[in-house]
Amino acid sequence: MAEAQRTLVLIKPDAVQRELVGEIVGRFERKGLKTVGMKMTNLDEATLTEHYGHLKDKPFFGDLKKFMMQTPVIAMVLEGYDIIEVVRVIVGATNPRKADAGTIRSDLSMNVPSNIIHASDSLEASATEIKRFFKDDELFTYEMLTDKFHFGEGV
Ligand code: IDP
Ligand code: MG
Repeated sequence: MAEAQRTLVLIKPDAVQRELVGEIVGRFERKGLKTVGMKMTNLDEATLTEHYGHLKDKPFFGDLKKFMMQTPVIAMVLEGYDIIEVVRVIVGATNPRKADAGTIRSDLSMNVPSNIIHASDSLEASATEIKRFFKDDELFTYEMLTDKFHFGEGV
């Protein structure tokens, strides 16, 4: 059986302001992804400078960090097979106006930086990002009755 993997999701301040947290969490739950960590947290500038380091030379870097500090965010760690790809497919392209219909960004947003959600783009990044936002004792390993559907060999 394949190994389940983990990814880091941030539900951004625009989604918190627009009361879309339940809608987004519900989409991941209905898909069959297991929530193994979840909390509300304020992001600070140092954390964001690190998290968005690949964008530090972009003209919008300062505004992006300000945007991400407007309200607390919801940080989640999700577990499942092919988790990076599965979550990025559900999230959709960075520009919500170009994202595929049915994705979170396409269905719920119109602009950057306010595109609702962050998701790790590789397993390497997810390992770093999970450590950035969660302590070991904030992550959980547990059985669910539905595991047989999502992880089993068939029922
Ligand atoms: P991703 O979130 O799809 O992985 P990245 O290129 O890593 O996309 O960019 C991180 C975040 O920076 C985006 O989700 C978006 O919020 C913001 N962003 C990206 N490009 C722009 C831009 O051209 N203007 C303003 N914000 C942007
Ligand atoms: Mg990215």
